[in-house]
Order: sequence, then structure tokens, then C-alpha cells
Amino acid sequence: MRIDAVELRQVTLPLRFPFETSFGRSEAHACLLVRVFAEGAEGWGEVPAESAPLYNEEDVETAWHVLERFVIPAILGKEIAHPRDFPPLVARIRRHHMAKAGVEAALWDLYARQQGRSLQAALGGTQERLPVGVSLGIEPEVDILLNRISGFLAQGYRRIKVKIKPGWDVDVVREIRAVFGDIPLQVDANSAYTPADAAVFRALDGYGLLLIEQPLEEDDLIDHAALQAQLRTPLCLDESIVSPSHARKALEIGACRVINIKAARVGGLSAAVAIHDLCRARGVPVWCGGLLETGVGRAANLALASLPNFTLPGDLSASDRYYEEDIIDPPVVLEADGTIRVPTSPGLGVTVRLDRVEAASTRTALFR
Ligand code: OSB
Ligand code: MG
Repeated sequence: MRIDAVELRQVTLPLRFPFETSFGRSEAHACLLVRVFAEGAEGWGEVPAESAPLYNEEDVETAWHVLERFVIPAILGKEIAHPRDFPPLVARIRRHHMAKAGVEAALWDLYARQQGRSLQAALGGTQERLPVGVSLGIEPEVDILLNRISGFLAQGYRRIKVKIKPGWDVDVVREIRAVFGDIPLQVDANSAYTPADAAVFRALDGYGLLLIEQPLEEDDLIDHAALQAQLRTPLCLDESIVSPSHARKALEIGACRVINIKAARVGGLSAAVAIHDLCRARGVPVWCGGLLETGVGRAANLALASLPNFTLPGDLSASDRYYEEDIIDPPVVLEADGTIRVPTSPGLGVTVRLDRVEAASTRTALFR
């Protein structure tokens, strides 16, 4: 595929409900949409970087800058036979994983469409329907959270994840267990704790959680290993795993027993598949995380999560969990049995609604 042009858009979509994590509260999802044109075809990808560098070091403006100055020039006019040929073209640009991952996703969509295959098939995915979970933010009061959990369970979601932070942890989990019993439940701290908080995790260890996600700092693999050794509950790393090599090292030292895979965090779908394969070879389960993606990123996440070692329910909720109106047709929907069907049409398998993208765009540029 000869890359003729790349369109970049900054898009903001209001969230139906504010989403609060230990690092902040969000009322809208800010992202970049990447549209790659080659030989009369096009492909779409999302950079779910948000408006401030709180989850990781990127935001939509740093991503725009790096894409415009470095990543897009590295592919314009080039002949790229396969999406896996893209990472080497941008390997000398350090980090900026979300920015790179958005372009790689667009190349995968384009490549799969040109082949008349689904992205799922191109990536090697096998599962047709995925049992999915929902991630719930911190609320002003526990009763509000309990109400929201009951609503999502009624819709059929197969597991609940709740965000925790100091002061919103053990008591909240105790109340959830008291009201909902033995539901599949996990927690995510987004690095809000330090090794001095080990007692909080020993207390959480008594509640039969599926896993505890990213309790400590991103660069604290050693401390995660020390904490894991004190717990029966598997630790799961999110922010800490930024590459296949981080995944290998984390597993080698026992820093976690489960990995949350997000293509955006690890630099693209190829790296995400490599982490999946490495975990599969070691018998370590993985699941697909999310970053509040619009339908463009959500459809790619579904294709990725259909690989065989994605054995735990992902943060792959339906479009209506976050958005009144998604920018794809059809939107992602939850089946009554708590699963989501992986799209099977060529590429992402969905149609991008240009009218809605246009309405949500705050900045647009075409590079050729
Ligand atoms: O840590 O998994 C996370 C959302 C934004 C940033 C980080 C995280 C999350 C979520 C929501 O937990 C996942 C989703 O439903 O997209
Ligand atoms: Mg997380």
C-alpha cells in the first residue's frame, strides 16, 4: 500500500456520565482520529490520549505534535506492504505509544479492508462473541455506585470493575460483596498507592477479587513483585506494561499474574499481539483494557480481544455505556447474555459516521 495522505482530527465526545479515577474526573473523551489513504482505500485508527497527561505521559496535543512532525512524515509516500512493517519505521521515535498506535490501527484497518478480511481475521482472532465487563468510576457516595452496579448487572455485564483510591477501597468492596454476593469483581487503583499501603491490599485479599489492577507506580515492578508475594489475589498490571519486554520482565520477577493489554499503551496492535503470545506461552491470562474509546478504537479492541488467550472479560462495554451517540454504525451493543459480537465485515467491520465525526471535530488537518 502506497500511503498517499493522512488526515488527523481532534475530536471531543461528551460522556453520558462523568468518569472518575484516582487520577481525575472526566466529563468528555478527547482523542485524535487518524485516517490513512492509500490507493483509493482508507483506514481509521484512534489515539485515546485525552486532554491531559494523567493516565500516561501523552495528551492529544503531544500526540498531534509527534504525529505531524515525526510519525506521519515517516510513512507519507512510502510503500508499506503490511502493518507490521510500520513499527520499524517509527522505532527511533521514543515512546509516544498512543500516537504511534493510532496510525498502526489505521494501517491494519486499511490492510484488512484491501484484503476483504475482518481485522479480527487479520490479527488471528478466533472468538466470535466476547463475555465483557464494565469499569465503574469513583462516585460521591457508595449508594450511587451500588445503584450503577445493579443497573449494569441487569443489562447482563459479566463482571464489574471498580476504581479505588485511598479512602475509597476496602469499605466499598465490603459493601459491594454485602449487596451483590459473589459476582465477578475486580478493582483498579491506577497507581494510587505506595508499598506502605500493603495492609489495604491484604484486607482486599479476603474478598475473592478476580484481580487487583495497578496498585503501585508505573515504574515499580520490584515493589509490585514484593506485594504480589503477600497476596493470593492476582495482581494485574496496566500502566507498568508498555512493551512486550516489560511484560516479559514483569512475569519473570513475579510482579503480576495477569496482564491488561491496551494496544494504545504498548505502541500498537502488533506489540499487543506479541504480549498476548508471550503470555499465552507462559500460561498467563490476559484481558483487553479500554481508554473510553469511541467506536473506532472500540471496534479495534474487540478484534484484538478475540485472540485466544483473552480469557478474562475485557473493559469492552457497549457504545451506550459512555456515549449517547457513537461515531460508528452500527454502534457496539451488548447481547442479552452479556457478550459482544466481534465485527466480521472487512477491516474494523463498522462504518465511520463522517457527519458525526465532523460535528465532534475541533481541529482537522490533511497531510500529503
Ligand atoms: O486504567 O483501565 C484504566 C479509563 C481511562 C483511563 C484508564 C483506565 C480506564 C478504565 C475504563 O478503566 C476502561 C473503559 O471502559 O474504556
Ligand atoms: Mg487500569
